[in-house]
Amino acid sequence: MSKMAFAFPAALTLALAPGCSSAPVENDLIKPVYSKETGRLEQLTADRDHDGKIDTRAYMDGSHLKFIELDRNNDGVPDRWEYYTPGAPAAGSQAGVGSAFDKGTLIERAEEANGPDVKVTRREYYTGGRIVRVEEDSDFDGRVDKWEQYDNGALVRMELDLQGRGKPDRRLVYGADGSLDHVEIDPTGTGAWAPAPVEPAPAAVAPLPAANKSNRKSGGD
Ligand SMILES: [Ca+2]
Ligand SMILES: [Ca+2]
Ligand SMILES: [Ca+2]
Repeated sequence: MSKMAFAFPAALTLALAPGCSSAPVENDLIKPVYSKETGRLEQLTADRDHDGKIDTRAYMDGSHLKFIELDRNNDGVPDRWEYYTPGAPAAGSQAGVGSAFDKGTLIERAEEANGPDVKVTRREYYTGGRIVRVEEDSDFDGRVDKWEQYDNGALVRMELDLQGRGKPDRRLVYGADGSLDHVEIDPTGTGAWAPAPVEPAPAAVAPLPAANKSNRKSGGD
């Protein structure tokens, strides 16, 4: 899978463990933010691409991670949020900033805003830290039009709503090696999925007459 959950907790554990001098790079990157009133750790911030702007914020309740907010395209606006299961304090750690940072915490949900604004357009669901399901509004009209299912972290099925009915009409089924195995269609939306007609290979399509070029529409903008 190309989209991996960002492994912030482990990095933070290294960075903030008291007396840990083996992670100087992480210490340069990650800055804690404390509550002025209570002194509790509220955020850990990072500039992961070294452009001088914070792009990653882990929201903390003391030593416990609540969620991580990311700005993947560096425009200053958050566009991905990762939510984690409650973790247990690291074995043998002392209570305190970072030292009891959630050990074994796992991502359980993520949201992305991939459209023109901060509206969430993609939702990822995880079990045991592995992605199992995704819902996405790929054309940003506010309605989900793409559903993905994963098995052992690998995409096994993708369903698409190409007709805008709010339910899928095309299903792509993937093999164990990740390649597309076959396509099914449900053109009437009744749930009666059938194999998609095999499209002719390009070589089998008769070439269009050259005169058709003049029929090309000039619109589009
Ligand atoms: Ca940055
Ligand atoms: Ca952004
Ligand atoms: Ca949509």
